[in-house]
Amino acid sequence: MKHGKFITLEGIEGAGKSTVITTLVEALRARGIVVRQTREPGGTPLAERLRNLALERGSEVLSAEAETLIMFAARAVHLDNFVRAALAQGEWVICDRFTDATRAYQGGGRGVDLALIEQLARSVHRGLEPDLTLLLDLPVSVGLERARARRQATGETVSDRFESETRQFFERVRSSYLDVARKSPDRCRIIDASADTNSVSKAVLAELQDL
Ligand code: Z5A
Repeated sequence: MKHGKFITLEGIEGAGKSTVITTLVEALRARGIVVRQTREPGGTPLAERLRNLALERGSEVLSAEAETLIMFAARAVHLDNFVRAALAQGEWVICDRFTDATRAYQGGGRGVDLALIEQLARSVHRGLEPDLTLLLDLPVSVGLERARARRQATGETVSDRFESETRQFFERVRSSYLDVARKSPDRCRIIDASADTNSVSKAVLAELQDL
């Protein structure tokens, strides 16, 4: 059924996903490929509403399991109402985060049962897996500093439920991401995201050659 390619970008906060996605999209369009850029949680109006529920810091407690279910509800909507149709038309989909983020943030970061995450992934993906996942890896201190500097530059004062997490939380997330990538070497490529923007872009474009 699937004809286009499905590429996902992963990494801790401040890894540089947004920056890399711009490079990727430009390079693919220059080759005449129709590219759709999207993100998770989100990517459709309904999934963006679910994103707000997952990210906003409300007064009511949101358990790690409830957070996981919201991520997969948003993913189901996104796949059903956007991603599958685009791929079926031969378009390439570049997605900022996908299920590896649930494995890393909810599984590694929050301690949610990995078996539950894999069971939900099977139901929601229905056989669809990324053709390529680029994990932008860098030390947590570097990522958090970049994110802090960006917030300062844009005057952003309110942090979401993830931005306010501890450094230890992001260390667990990073190490889970690396575990996932090492267990799926055919799908995942680890990119050194601590390098300068040009070097990261070059490394990312080199990984595209195989596709
Ligand atoms: N989440 C989850 O828990 N479970 C799930 O299943 C899913 C998501 C799907 C929202 O994600 C949150 O949802 C996320 C995990 C959770 N929270 N966290 N953390 P998001 O992707 O929307 O938010 P984000 O990860 O916080 O995005 P970000 O901080 O914008 O990261 P980024 O896109 O990777 O970074 P960037 O904007 O490209 O770069 C950050 C800054 O660094 C910026 O000023 C750049 O100019 C600079 N930069 C970028 N590259 C470089 C290099 N190479 N050198 C120097 N400076 C650089």
